[in-house]
Amino acid sequence: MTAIKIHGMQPSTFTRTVRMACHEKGIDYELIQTPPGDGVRALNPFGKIPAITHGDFVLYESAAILRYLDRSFAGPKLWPDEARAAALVDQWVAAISDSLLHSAQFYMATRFKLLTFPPGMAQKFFDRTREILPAFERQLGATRFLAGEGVSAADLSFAPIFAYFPDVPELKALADTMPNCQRWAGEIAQRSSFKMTEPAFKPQLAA
Ligand SMILES: N[C@@H](CCC(=O)N[C@@H](CS)C(=O)NCC(=O)O)C(=O)O
Repeated sequence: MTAIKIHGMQPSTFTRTVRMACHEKGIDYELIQTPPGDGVRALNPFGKIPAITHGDFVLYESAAILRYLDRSFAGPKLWPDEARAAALVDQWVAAISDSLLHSAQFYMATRFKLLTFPPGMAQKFFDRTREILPAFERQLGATRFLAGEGVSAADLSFAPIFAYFPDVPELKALADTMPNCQRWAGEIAQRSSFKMTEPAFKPQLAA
């Protein structure tokens, strides 16, 4: 019997993060194709994907889901036990869902016409991406993975977002100036969790 049901969409970065976590930990799951909005609101009052069900337990917010999976299932740890090492994973997960969301992800969303913002905001999101990406580049110059020498929830949060950079020419040009991010992305791309969750369909650039 499938242990976990993930309600989300293949192209959704947050959905992919949760799917990657299941693959990394060897957790059997079923992806129930569910778009954001009213169709998921019974599971997540905020109407966002992903949400998971595990028996009668319902959970949303990707970081909370990863924590739950890590505590509930055997397999490689997505958070180390040691307090400071675990805190660094939390720090990067939070930075991704705050700083990267409010820059690169919103920029992509405007380029893919998934979200609309007031005029001028797209440029602000791009400028902000240019400001914050060097922090990722510096970190990945210092450590093999984002929060240390082992793959963690931080990498699983960043990878699906960075994977869209090549699809947007100006983000690709920016990413191409970041050799440490490229080295890391190349390494993540070899993992079966990444290969097995490659979206079968993706949003297309707006004309
Ligand atoms: N903080 C949430 C973010 C989830 C999220 O924003 N998902 C997107 C799809 S990738 C979504 O549902 N967007 C619809 C909306 O913002 O209303 C998480 O980490 O799960």
